[in-house]
Amino acid sequence: MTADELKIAVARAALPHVVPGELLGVGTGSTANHFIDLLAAEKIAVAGAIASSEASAARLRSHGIPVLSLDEAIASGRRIPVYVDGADEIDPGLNLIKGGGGALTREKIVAAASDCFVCIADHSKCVEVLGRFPLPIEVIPMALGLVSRELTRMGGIPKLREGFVTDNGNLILDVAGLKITDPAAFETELDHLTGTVTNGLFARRRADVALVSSPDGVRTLH
Ligand code: ABF
Repeated sequence: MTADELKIAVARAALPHVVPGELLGVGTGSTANHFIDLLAAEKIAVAGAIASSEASAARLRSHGIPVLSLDEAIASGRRIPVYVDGADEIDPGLNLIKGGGGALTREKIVAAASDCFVCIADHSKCVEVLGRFPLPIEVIPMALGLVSRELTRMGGIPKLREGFVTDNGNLILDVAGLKITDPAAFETELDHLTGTVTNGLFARRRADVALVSSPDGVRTLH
């Protein structure tokens, strides 16, 4: 199977998790894009989608799927029962590194607002210990030097993602050299770095379910 076929297989496996007639959180990235396309192709009618990026919102709208802002969703009083999104790394405890696509802040917000986070990925994303994939951190532009210095002191090797500005108007540092043995504690430590908006560790709000595709099929991890 090609990498793309593995992504399509896992995106398809997420469809039964969608609750028809309810709101749906929708993530970002190539796997999430396949999920959006399949959602439309299978004509699964949701009350509306809350997207984690402008790109996903545009893709949803192009299929005629209504997109709401998170504020509109919350004002409506409706729950968001499920959020479907990809990841860059998944550990056995379903802690994640996300943000390779640069949408980590909105992804973390939509995940926090949703009852169940269904993570979809192919088996190449599974690791024993997070940190092989450089950890993305969204930074306020003015604080770039300060945050880079602090991350270096913490043992990381931060690199500015050249030519990239987030949907929120900020910058991304991709931090290599980290071996993240206690993801929740490290997420909290990074949250305390002044000048950061969000780090790409999803541990305090990790995935509830991970669907992982391989040539042998799709496994469900809890
Ligand atoms: C989003 O898309 C991200 O958090 C993650 O960075 C990325 C995964 O992309 P892909 O599905 O293209 O591998 O979910």
